[in-house]
Amino acid sequence: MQTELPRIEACFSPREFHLYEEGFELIVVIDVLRATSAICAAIENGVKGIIPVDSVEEAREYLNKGYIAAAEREGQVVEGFPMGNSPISFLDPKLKGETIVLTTTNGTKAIKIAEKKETVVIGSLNNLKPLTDWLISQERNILILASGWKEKFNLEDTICAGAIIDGVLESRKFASNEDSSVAAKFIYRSAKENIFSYLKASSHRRRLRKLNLNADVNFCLTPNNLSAIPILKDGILVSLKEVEKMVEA
Ligand code: 3SL
Repeated sequence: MQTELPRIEACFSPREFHLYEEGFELIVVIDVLRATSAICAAIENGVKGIIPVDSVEEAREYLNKGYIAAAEREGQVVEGFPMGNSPISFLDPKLKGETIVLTTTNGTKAIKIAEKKETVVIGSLNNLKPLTDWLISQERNILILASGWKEKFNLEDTICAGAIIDGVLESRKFASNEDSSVAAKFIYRSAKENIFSYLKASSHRRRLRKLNLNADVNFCLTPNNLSAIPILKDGILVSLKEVEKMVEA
């Protein structure tokens, strides 16, 4: 008798999450430009935790209570906040051991939507290989939730979703049924030799170029320059490695 393989699927927008979520308790949230790349950079840097919040108002309340709070809207640092969404700014050694509150246009919203699920991890091109390896070891249904841009499809998250799916399917321990997953895989395959130039015409890349954020874009589009896998625990994104160490102890 043939046993059914666990599935890995892609959902292109938080707006469509309700159409895909049934049967999936492991969610990978991605927002390549730039929220989830920034979160991976922060955790790699030794930031203790990131508290994702939906609104600027909520982030400001934390800021007023003395927390370090980061806020981005329309690609820019929100006035009154010490930082926004730049992954490079999250690599500052001064942030080691700190807990940071974060709100962004799309990425933190997607995380909050996924929050009700058993396991939520954060993906980016930066942690592609370690994340893919970890997902293969999980042997359960996986849904990749792309943050998109204001609920619309975007190319960079689709490429990243396709890269994860391609790697996980290679193990032959998973299957994909949805057309979204097949599309993501083929888009990734046509982009993978030069993701940077493939995305030249993408809307978000153009948006960030206008804001002079090319260094951030270079960072976000570099696969496998980080090894951290952030995981949501009691509403805070922390290092999966640290959580596993605590479980083992
Ligand atoms: O939407 C988000 O969460 C941000 O990553 C968008 S931006 O890259 O800061 O423009």
